[in-house]
Amino acid sequence: MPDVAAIAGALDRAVLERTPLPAPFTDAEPDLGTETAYLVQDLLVAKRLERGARVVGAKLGLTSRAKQERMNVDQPLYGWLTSDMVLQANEPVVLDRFLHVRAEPEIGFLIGRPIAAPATAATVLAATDAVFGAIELIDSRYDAFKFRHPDVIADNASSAGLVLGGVLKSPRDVVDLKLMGCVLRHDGKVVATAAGSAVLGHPAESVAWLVNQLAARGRTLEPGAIVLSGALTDAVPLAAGQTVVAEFDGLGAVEIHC
Ligand code: OOG
Ligand code: MG
Repeated sequence: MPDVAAIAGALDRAVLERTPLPAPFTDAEPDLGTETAYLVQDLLVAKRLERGARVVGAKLGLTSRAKQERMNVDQPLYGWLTSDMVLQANEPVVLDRFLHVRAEPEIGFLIGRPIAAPATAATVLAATDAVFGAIELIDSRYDAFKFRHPDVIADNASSAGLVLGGVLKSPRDVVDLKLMGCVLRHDGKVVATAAGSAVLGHPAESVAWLVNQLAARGRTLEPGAIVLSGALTDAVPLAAGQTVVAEFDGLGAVEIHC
């Protein structure tokens, strides 16, 4: 039987000491399953809350084929975003606060009203006050980002940071999100392009999946929550002096500097 508290403690220490764990837990604990992993995640997030952070929303992960293929995991997952992860626009990404941080472009949702389960893309859009472009910073607590699905759930879906774009628009005032274009530049060079449909066919579908997963565990999204719907492209590893810009159709550009 996996020791939920011990796993959460080891993941939290990896964050605080900026030292990756040498191996994923499933190497030694092949019976670490999805439900147990979400229990670990809850304990891990609770440690951030004990240190004064608050939950600002949730994120989806591994919702695009680009990400699933890269990470060798074939199912989505979710995690929680906390206030201590939010970077202000223009705030530099201080690399030694992280282990081996990567940046990825995402379409964000500002949830305005409760969403009942079973949710659909349509009910998500009806409850959404605004959408925005974002860059998520992911930082696996496992060496070389090597994990299986339960390990990365336990690690709060590699959550580490987020930069929110400054243009918020009602979903009615932007192009259909499945067609929303995104261009990712790394030091000025285009490294990936994608449309919103890269994320489970439609980014709102991804948020609906989250709502339904949460409902199965007796949880909900609070009005005011932000949701990152999952990376549209593969993530970019960051090094000192580098810049990443994610540009979205109608939602402007989000930029980070290291
Ligand atoms: C897991 C987190 C994936 C996304 O948007 O797909 C994620 C990882 O790649 O380490 O945040
Ligand atoms: Mg992500």
